[in-house]
Amino acid sequence: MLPKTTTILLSLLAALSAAAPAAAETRGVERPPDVQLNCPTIQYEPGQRMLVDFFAMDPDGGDVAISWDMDDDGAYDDPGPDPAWPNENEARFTTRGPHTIRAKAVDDEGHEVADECVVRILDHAPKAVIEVRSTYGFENTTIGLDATGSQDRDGTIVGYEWDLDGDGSYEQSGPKTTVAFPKPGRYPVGLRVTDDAGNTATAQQSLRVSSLVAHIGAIRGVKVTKKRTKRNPAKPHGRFSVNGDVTRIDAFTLTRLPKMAVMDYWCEGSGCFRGTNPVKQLRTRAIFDFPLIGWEMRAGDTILIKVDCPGFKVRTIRITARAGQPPLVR
Ligand SMILES: [Ca+2]
Ligand SMILES: [Ca+2]
Ligand SMILES: [Ca+2]
Ligand SMILES: [Ca+2]
Repeated sequence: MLPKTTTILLSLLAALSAAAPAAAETRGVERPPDVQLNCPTIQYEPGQRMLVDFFAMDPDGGDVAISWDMDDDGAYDDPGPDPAWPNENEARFTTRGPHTIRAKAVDDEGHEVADECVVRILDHAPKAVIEVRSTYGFENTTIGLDATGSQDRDGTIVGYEWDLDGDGSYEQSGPKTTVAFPKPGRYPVGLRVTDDAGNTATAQQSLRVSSLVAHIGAIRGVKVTKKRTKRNPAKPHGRFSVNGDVTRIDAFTLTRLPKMAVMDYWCEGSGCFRGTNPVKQLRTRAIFDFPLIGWEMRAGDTILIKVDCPGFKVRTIRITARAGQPPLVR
C-alpha cells in the first residue's frame, strides 16, 4: 500500500494531466460569441408591446455582454431584458411599417458579434388606381394617365411609378403622366404606388390605339321619319371620324330648333366614356352646337338627344356608332 502523501500526489497529477490539454485547446481557439434574435412574425398595432426572443453564449464559456438597439436608430443604447425574463427583450413601436431590432454580443476576449431581425407594425397596403379619360387613343396622340385616385387607408402614398411600355419595369414617376404610341395596337401600362410604410400595390390598364385615317364627310339633312302634325323640326348635322369600331365626334349641331327648346343628351352603351348623365340645355337660338366634340363611342353605343319645347312633341335623336361605317343618325 502506498503512503497517503503519495496517493494525494498521484491524484493531483492525474487531475492536472486530464485538465491540461483542454485548457491549452481553449486558450488557442478563443472563439467569438454567438447571438441570435428571433422577432415575432405577426404584425402588431402601433404602440403594442412585443417580445423578441434571443440567445447568446460564448462557446469558450466566458461571459457575454449584450447591448441593444430597440428604437431603430442604429445605436446600441437601449435597455436590455427584464432580469426576471432574461431571454426576451421588450419592443414597442408607434410608427407603422418595418422596424429593425439589433443586438450586439461581446465576449470577455473582446470578440464582437451582432444580429438583427425585423418586426412589423400593422400597415395596410395602398390601392393603385389608374384613371384615363379614354382607354382609346389615336396614334401619336398623347393619352393622359392619372394615379391620383390611388389611396392608402392608414397613411399616405409617397411614390407613384409608371411602366409605360408594359415590360414590368417602372421608368417614370409622378402622380400623373402621359403616353403616346406611334402605331395602332393594344398597349398595357402599369402603375406602382408606395405608401409611407413601404407597402406597394400595382394596377394595370390596357390602352387601345387606333389609326386616325378613316374620316367621313358631314352627315347632312338626316331624314326625320316620324310624321307628326306638330313635329319638332330640330335637324341634326354631324361630322365623325370612324376607325374600326371607334367613332369620334368631330362636330355636332342641331338646326331649326324651335324657340325655348330644352335638350337632354346622354350616351348609352359600354363604350360611353363621358356624359352618361343627362345634361339639360336651354336654348332660344335656332342653332345649337353640341359640346360633344371629342366624344368617342364604340360600335353599338348610342348618344340620345331629347329635344323638348312648348307646342311640339318631344323628339329623341339617336346617334348609333357602327364598326367601320358612319354612325346611324335617326
Ligand atoms: Ca470567446
Ligand atoms: Ca438605439
Ligand atoms: Ca398603408
Ligand atoms: Ca417599363
